[in-house]
Amino acid sequence: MSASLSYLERSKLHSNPTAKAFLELMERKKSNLSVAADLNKKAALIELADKVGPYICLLKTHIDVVEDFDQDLVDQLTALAKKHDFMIFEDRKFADIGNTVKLQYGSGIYKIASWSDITNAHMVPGEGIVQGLREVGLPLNRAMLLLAEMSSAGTLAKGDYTVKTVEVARKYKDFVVGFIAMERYADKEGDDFIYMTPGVGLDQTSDGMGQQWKHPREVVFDRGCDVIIVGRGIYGNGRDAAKEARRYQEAGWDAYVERISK
Ligand code: 5BU
Repeated sequence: MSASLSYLERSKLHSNPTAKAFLELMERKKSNLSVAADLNKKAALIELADKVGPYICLLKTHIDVVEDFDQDLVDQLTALAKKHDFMIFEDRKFADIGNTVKLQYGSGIYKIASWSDITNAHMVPGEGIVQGLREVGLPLNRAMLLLAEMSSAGTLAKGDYTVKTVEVARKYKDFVVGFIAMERYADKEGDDFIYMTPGVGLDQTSDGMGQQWKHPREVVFDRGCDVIIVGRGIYGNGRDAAKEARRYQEAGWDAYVERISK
């Protein structure tokens, strides 16, 4: 079902404003590429975001690795998001009880809810985590992904855990708009989840620390996922980030076009 529809058609199926706008953006920009900007200096992160900006639909951050983090970094990233037409996803992987994640999401140094369009959470604590994040995020029109699976070798997020995660997502569809997942699950009547997949690389298959990289076509065409998340494949080993981003954008988009045309 959903896997054969265009991103634009699917945007109409969402009530969450961020999910709607994100799917429209992907279609408008012809990009299903998210860059994982895992850099620990503010200037380097801003430079990378500006370079890859034209090719991406989503900038994925780990804001807590930035040594010289300040509010100006957030201001600059949100300005770049406007300039290049992308959204921001703080890959925070919340994993605590509802009351604690509310504080972690809305306050502290990072105030993630104030600037990150999308964030994510583990289901380990049970559905209270979604209730807590939703209380903060929904009034700000934010959206969330649940970690249904992970890309790393030996992950415990599988089987029944994944099935239960999908059930919780269905219950809170106004806020949980998709998953971090390695494949698309069976769509039920009324489902339209956005599947985002890390562990994507064109040139290498492993980093020797558990990460497993798959080809964009395998992720988008064979496995039916929607967004490819690429980090070191784009900026690692002194690579020309803009050139690589364009290459991944093309590979991801071609696989999507092939999927919806079949
Ligand atoms: P890489 O350099 O392309 O391997 O970066 C992958 C990014 O995706 C990195 O920021 C991870 O924290 C993130 N990630 C992942 O690799 N695997 C997962 O299952 C999840 C996130 Br969830």
